[in-house]
Amino acid sequence: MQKKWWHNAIGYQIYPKSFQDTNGDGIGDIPGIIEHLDDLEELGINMIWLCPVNRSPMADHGYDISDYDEIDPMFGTLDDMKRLIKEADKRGIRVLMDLVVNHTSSEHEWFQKALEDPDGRYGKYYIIREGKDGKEPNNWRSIFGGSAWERIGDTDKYYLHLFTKWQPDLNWENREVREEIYAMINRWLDMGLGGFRIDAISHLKKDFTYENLPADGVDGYVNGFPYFRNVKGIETFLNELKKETFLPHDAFTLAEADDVAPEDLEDFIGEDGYFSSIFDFCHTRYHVNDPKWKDRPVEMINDLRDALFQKQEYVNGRGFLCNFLDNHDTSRSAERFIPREDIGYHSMSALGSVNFFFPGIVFLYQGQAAGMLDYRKKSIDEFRDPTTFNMYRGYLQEGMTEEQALEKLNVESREHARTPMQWNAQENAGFTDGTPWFAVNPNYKTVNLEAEKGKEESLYHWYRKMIALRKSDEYSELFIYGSLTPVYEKTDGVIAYEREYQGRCVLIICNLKAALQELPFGWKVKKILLSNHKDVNIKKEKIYLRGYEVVIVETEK
Ligand code: TEU
Ligand code: CA
Repeated sequence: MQKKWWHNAIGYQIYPKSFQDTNGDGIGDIPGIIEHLDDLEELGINMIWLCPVNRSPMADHGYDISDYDEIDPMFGTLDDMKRLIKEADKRGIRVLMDLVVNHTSSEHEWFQKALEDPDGRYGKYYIIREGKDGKEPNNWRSIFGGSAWERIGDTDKYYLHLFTKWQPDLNWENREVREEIYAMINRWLDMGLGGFRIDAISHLKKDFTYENLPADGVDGYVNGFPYFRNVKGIETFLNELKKETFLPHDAFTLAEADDVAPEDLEDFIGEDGYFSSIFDFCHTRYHVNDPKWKDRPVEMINDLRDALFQKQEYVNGRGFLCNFLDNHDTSRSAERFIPREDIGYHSMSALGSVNFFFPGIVFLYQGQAAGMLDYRKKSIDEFRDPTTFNMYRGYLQEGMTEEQALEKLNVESREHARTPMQWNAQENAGFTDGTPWFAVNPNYKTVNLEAEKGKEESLYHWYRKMIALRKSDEYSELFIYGSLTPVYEKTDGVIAYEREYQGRCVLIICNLKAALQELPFGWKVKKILLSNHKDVNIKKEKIYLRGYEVVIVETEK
């Protein structure tokens, strides 16, 4: 495999709105990110991805861009962005922006012109169709709930929006649209950006057989994924996109591309793939508080293990998946995988290790290494995201009471990850001097980065040590290019694997069970690399793993 500059990427995702406010308006900003570059360097990361900072009316917190070439004043200026790239570079950190090109904001100039003249040049930039019998062109449900179509004024025309109605989908079939997008991407890459995380890219291609399908919900709509996710023909767009932009810049690209078929993975992330890496979500669908898993947390871990290993087997060394647990669209991973009563340093460090040493690259999310958790809301009014409100309406429509609907959101809302970053125990967790746009989790007095740094044994230090090990001269090639072999696959609650490269072998064992486990141990330990306890218990061909213990050792080959 040809070596690339980004193969050792240890990434960190920033949700700019909630990272660090510097001017007291209660909203995080780019100068706030610059302020914390030293912290990020200290943690050991070498890549940051910023959720969208372009000009936006913020209907979807920036995933609705109204001007691709500008920075939203809420976040700062173009000069701030340039300064961030420069300052990050000095610390060996590459900056990725979020590339949102499946749709624009409804306030984008192109869409405004399309509304004025749906049959004109800009009408063809979007997906506009005639209604059918006074209704939408078909009954696709938007990914965020409700119809995927919105009527244009009092005409009989509708535009497609796979996400909110403030995010009209671009018409990628139109060459002019593609060229505008490529030129814009190249302008950013010319500025020295490391690359992009690419939003909702699997939805670019739509299957235009707009048949009504049998409804699958009380709302009368249908989940249309087969018609607008990874649809055949998308490869033409993705290849062209790469050739016109990323390839000539040697840019790093991390695509949000869920559920790519095993046989297509090589086309996506192989040596000549469309992208450098992808986010796959096979492991984010678990939640220990779902009725399905509530009384079976260990079986959930077994299931998770199988899903993770199966995905790796599909890739089988032919490309680089992105290994992550948290992002801005999920509740915090500790809440999803660890029963409440067990959440703490040991369980969180064990969870953080399950895929950290997998082949591929690694991405952490802000607050993950500080042990941040979900902040349960007492009322629907405390949420801030249109998707949450759509879900709430949907649950009520399905017959849930308001309490039940709220409880469900408290389990699954993606907004949990978006509470302000907890830096320290000062007011508003050190996030802002003003009023935060979204309430800080009151647990900040004890759960915050400063406190984590101050403890000898802490999640922060665990992540720092894991990163240092992954990056070390001695082991980095093994973790990047080594083979992966699952071990203890039939042991309840254990996720364990070997990595092997050029005659060296590292074994990672994570016990995700609260109870002690006694397991046969046939290896000869050469060196203990990391453990989340003070000692490791290996005696007479047996290993004794305490609840939520992690052991990382080099073994004799
Ligand atoms: O999320 C995209 C998204 O929700 C879908 O791609 C979905 O995950 C997928 O189809 C399931 O297979 C991204 C952003 O991360 C999110 O914050 C935005 O709201 C959304 O795009 C719209 O831009
Ligand atoms: Ca601010």
